[in-house]
Amino acid sequence: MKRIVTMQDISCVGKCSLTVALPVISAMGVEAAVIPTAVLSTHTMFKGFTFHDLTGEIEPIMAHWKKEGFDFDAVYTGYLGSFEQLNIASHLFEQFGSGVMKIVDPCMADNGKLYAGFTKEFAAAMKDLCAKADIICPNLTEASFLLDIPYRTEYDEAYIRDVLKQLTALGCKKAVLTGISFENGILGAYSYDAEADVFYSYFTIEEREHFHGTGDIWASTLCGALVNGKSFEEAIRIACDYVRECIHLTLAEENHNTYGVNFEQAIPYLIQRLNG
Ligand code: PXL
Repeated sequence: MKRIVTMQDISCVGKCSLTVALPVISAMGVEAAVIPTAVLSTHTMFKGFTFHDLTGEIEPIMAHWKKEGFDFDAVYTGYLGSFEQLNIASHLFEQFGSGVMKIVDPCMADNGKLYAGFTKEFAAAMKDLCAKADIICPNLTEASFLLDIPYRTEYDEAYIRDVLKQLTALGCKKAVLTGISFENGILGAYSYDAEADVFYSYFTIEEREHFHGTGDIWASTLCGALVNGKSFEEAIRIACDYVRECIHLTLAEENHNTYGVNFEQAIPYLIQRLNG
């Protein structure tokens, strides 16, 4: 059985980070090992969230795993909360990432703004982790902070290709930008494989609302699909389609959550796509 290790926080309510990575990766038939970086009562979009940092636990966890001889088929980092955690994520790559896929989702911003608690300096430090990854999957806001370029809501294909080239120039092999739209009502992802010098894009119908946590579901699905042996392009298609299906099911529910999507009831769709 394949095994992914993912390092991110656990937001007890909020359907993001580990509370989506674990079920999504498991549903895809892959063991999910976790490094929880912090425990929060909710994700940071709620007011008054509690926060308990677990940074001090991480190196001992890794040391124990080394002793036990564990290894992984992929190492995937999500939301990280401090410079120290960025350094520890690099250690995770050094200790468990050699010869296996390393995926960085540089969670820190959306809609032109950094999430609560993040700074431009953090974004600059995140670049170093991205340089060590095989694949990074920022949204356009995160890409703008990584590259220290203005965030744009109006852009064309040439601009996106240029951003992707700049992202892979940080040192990663592949970059995929999520939440890209050239046309009203059509949303998708645009990727660049720097080794092969190949661009790829995939678009679906844009659902009428955007939700929190969808980037984490997208990245978890990408990892799960890749570890299942899907090509980069197929993994992108599955991730886009699954997230769209999650939003679609959420919107169909009258009293739906406003903080996260109904990824749970879209799991049969995900499995069908994976086997299809
Ligand atoms: O979905 C990204 C994410 C993960 N974890 C926490 C967050 C967010 C986004 O705001 O607050 C704690």
